[in-house]
Amino acid sequence: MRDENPEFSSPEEAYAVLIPRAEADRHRPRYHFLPPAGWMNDPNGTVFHKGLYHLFYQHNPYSGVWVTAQHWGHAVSRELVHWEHWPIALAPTGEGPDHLGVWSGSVVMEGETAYAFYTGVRPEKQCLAISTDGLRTWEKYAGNPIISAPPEGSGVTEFRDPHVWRESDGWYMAIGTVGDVPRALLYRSGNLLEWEYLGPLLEGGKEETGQMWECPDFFALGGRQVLLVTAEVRTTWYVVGDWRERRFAVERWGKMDWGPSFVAARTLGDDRGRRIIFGWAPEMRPAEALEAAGWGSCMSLPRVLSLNERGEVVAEPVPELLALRGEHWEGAGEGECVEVVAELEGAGAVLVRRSPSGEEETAVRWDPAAGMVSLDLERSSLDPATTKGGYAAPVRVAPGEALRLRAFVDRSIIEVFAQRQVCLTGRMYPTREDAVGVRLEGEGKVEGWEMG
Ligand code: DQQ
Repeated sequence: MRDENPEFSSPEEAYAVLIPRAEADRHRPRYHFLPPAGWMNDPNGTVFHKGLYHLFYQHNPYSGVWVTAQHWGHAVSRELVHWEHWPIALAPTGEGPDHLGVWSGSVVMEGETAYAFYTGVRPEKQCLAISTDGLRTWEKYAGNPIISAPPEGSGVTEFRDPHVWRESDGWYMAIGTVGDVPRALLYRSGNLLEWEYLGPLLEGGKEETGQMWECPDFFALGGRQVLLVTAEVRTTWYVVGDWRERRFAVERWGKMDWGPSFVAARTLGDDRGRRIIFGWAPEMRPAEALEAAGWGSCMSLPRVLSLNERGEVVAEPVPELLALRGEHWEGAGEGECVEVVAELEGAGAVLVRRSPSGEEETAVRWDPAAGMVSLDLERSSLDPATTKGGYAAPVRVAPGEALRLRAFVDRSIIEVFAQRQVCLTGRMYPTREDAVGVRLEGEGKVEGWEMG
């Protein structure tokens, strides 16, 4: 039985009412991934299999807000740009360990069989579902939960979001926790069913990141190993290190994104050897607005990860997105769904979603003296109910060199990529129909494309 469920008896019934409402909402992005309607949050179970990118995600099909009773929505793509919705993969059911909610997790393939690991709530326990028909339909494992409680005496009070990967000597699982200090726990299995606790994969300090790490992901990149965790307040951190003999020796920490809207990120490895990351882009408008709109949140654009010469993790939009470029302009342009490329030769800004007299505008600013790029949402909307603020990231630019920016604007979301060093993702909700201008402030050049 679902614990919070308004007037609909099935997702189909809910979609029939919510889809027209969602599609009529002027803030709904057009080229970012979204469920048909309803709420979404974390990407789950991202996996590439037989030419298809699979994206599962936390989903409430019954309204535009988060509820405990999360489902796993599911979509597939051949090229990371156009997505096809598949049936909801997992829903809270019966009296089982996940009857109050199917929370975040991951998918691995063992031959043609897919294993989805997720957290059943509440209390939290780790569960498994299996698909033998190409990830289409899922059966929950009769032996659930596969891990029923956090290790005794470990200082952990909550544990969730299992991430599973394969190594030469078996399967490993990392689980996020809340406790006296934040941790990712490490488990091992020979058969994907029975799991042995090995100890913490990594422990943090509560002064640095708070007491909670959610949504771990763990993968090899450029000869190093990377751990991702999402900590308070809504920050996805990367940790680069050396992974040997079940020990993770940390070399460097950094932020995957410096804006307020790139959370619970999860990756996949594809057939071209790329490591691709997706993040949840939370909303910055109140629950009532989401209920009325019939949808809430979207996914970031897929980004390719690499390590730069300093050992930092760098994310860039996947090149497949170039296929969305339509009409091109230079100098100044307009549109609510645009890609903008700019070079700033000194202090200045790229202004987007700007009304002709600047009553509303979203600014990407460059302050060379401080060496900071910032996403300024303070004037992004005249609606006092939306959350705004400014978010800054450090960027290195050699003396005399211009700052290079690339920004993707899609109605209420902006994703900024600066100097192939940092990303800033945010949300904005201009109220004025004419808040569509794009222009440069200061010295430099700007061009853009309407996005199809
Ligand atoms: N969201 C999920 C949890 C996860 C959190 C629930 C992170 O599994 O820890 O919707 O955004």
